[in-house]
Amino acid sequence: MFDNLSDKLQRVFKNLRGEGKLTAANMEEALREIRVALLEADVHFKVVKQFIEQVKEKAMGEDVLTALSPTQQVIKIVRDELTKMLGSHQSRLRFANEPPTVILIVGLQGSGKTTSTAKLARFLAKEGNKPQLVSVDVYRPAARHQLSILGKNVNTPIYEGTAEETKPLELARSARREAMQTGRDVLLVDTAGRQHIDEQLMQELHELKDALAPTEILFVADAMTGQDAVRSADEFHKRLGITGVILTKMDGDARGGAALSIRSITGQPLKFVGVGEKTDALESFYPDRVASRILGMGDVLSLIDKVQEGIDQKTAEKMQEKLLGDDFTLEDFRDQIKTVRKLGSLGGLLEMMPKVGPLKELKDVKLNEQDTQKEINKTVAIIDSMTPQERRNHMIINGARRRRIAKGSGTTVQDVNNLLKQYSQARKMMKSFTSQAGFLGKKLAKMKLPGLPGF
Ligand SMILES: Nc1nc2c(ncn2[C@@H]2O[C@H](COP(=O)(O)OP(=O)(O)O)[C@@H](O)[C@H]2O)c(=O)[nH]1
Ligand SMILES: [Mg+2]
Repeated sequence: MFDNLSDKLQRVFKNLRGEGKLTAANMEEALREIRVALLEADVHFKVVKQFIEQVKEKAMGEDVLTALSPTQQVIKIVRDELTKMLGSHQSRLRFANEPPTVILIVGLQGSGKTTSTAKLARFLAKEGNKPQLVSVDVYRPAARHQLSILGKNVNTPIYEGTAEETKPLELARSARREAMQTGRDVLLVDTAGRQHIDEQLMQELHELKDALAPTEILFVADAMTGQDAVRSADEFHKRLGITGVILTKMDGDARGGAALSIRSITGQPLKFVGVGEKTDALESFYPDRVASRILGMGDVLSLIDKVQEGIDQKTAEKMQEKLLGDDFTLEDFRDQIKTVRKLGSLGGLLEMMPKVGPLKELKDVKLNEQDTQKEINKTVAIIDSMTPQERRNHMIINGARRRRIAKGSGTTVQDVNNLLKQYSQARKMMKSFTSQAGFLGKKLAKMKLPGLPGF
C-alpha cells in the first residue's frame, strides 16, 4: 500500500535534509517532486493541485524558513495536509436510534460488495453488535449463495427469503422484520451490482433507500481501478447519496491513488479498507495513521491495535510503555521483534513498522515471509547471546564482545554490527516519536487500554 509514493516522498525529504538549509529555491524543487510523486501515484489532478497549493502556502511562510529545523517543519506540514486529504479523522459507522440499523452496501459488479458485507458482519459482531445479513441480488442466485456461505463463515444469520419474494424490496423488508423479531440490531443489505451505472440499478437502489431509511449507504470500490473507482463513487454519490466508502483490494494496490483522492472528490469519508480476500481482512481507516505510514513514520498505533488483538494485554501495555519511554533497550527491541514473530501475518505488520531496523531492509528487498522469519530469528539469537548488562547498555559492546556474541549466536561480526546499527536507528525513531509534541506521543499517552483507539 502506497509503497511507491512513500519511497518517493521519503527521498524528497532526504534530499531536502541533505541541502542543509531550506531556501525558497530548494523548497520549490521539493514541491515539484512531491507533485510528480502524487500524480504518479494516480492521485486526482485536482486533489494534487490543491494539496501543493496548501503545502506551499504553509511551507513558504517566514517562520518555516527561519525555524530551527525547517525540513522537519515541512515534513510536518506535508503530513498534516496528507491527513487532511485523507479525511482528517476516522469516520465511524453511524447507528440508528431505533434498531435495527440498516446499512446498504452498494457498488459496481466485482468491486467486493458481498465479501465486504461479510467482513463488516464479522467486524460488527466483534464490536458487540448482532448483525443480520440479506442479499437482494435477485438476478444472480450464485451471488446470494455466496453470501450464505460467507455468512456461515462469520457466524451471522442470513435471511434467505421465501419462494414468493422475488423483488429486492420484498426481501429487504422481510429481512428487516426478521431482524427485529430475532433481536438483531444491524441489518446489512448486500445489493446487486452492474458493470456500469444504469437507470434500473439506480431506481432499485432508490427504492431500497426510501423504504429502509438506511443510516449508512456504503459505496464499495475496487482500489485497483484507481480513478475509475473515484469517478463511480462520485457518480453514485450524486445520484443516490452515499455516506461513506469501503475501498477493497488495497492489498493489491501499490499506488493508492483512489484512497488519496476519493475523500476530496466525493466529500464522503473512506470508512474501511479491504486488504485481502478473507473475512478478517478489513481495517478501519485512520487518516492520520495512514499519512504517517506514507511518510515512513510507521503506523505504530495500528500496530498496537493489531498486537492487542494478538497478544495478552500485559505484553501490550509493556510494549506501549516502552514505546513511550526513552529507555528502549536491546531487550525491548528483541521483545518487540518476538511479538511480531508471534503475531504471524508479517506482511501487514511490516507495513506498519517504522522503516528502520531489520524490517527496513527486509521490506526493501521484498523478502518472502520465510526469509523474514529467518532474519528475525537471527536478530533474536544475537540479542539472546548478549549478557544482561550488554542488553541494557549497548554502549559497552566493544569489538571483543561483538566477536563473542557472533560466535555464541552462530552469526558473523558483521551481523552483530548491523543489528546494533538497526537498534540505534530504532531507538532514535522511538525517541523522535515521543518527542514530537502534540502528535504521537500525546496520542499514545492519552490512549487508555483496553478500548483502543482513544480518539
Ligand atoms: N485481494 C482482495 N480481494 C478482494 C477483496 N475484496 C474482495 N475481493 C475479491 O474480489 C472478488 C469480487 O468480490 P465480490 O464480493 O464477489 O464482489 P461483488 O460482485 O461486488 O459482490 C472476489 O474474488 C473477492 O474475493 C480485498 O480486499 N482484497
Ligand atoms: Mg456480490
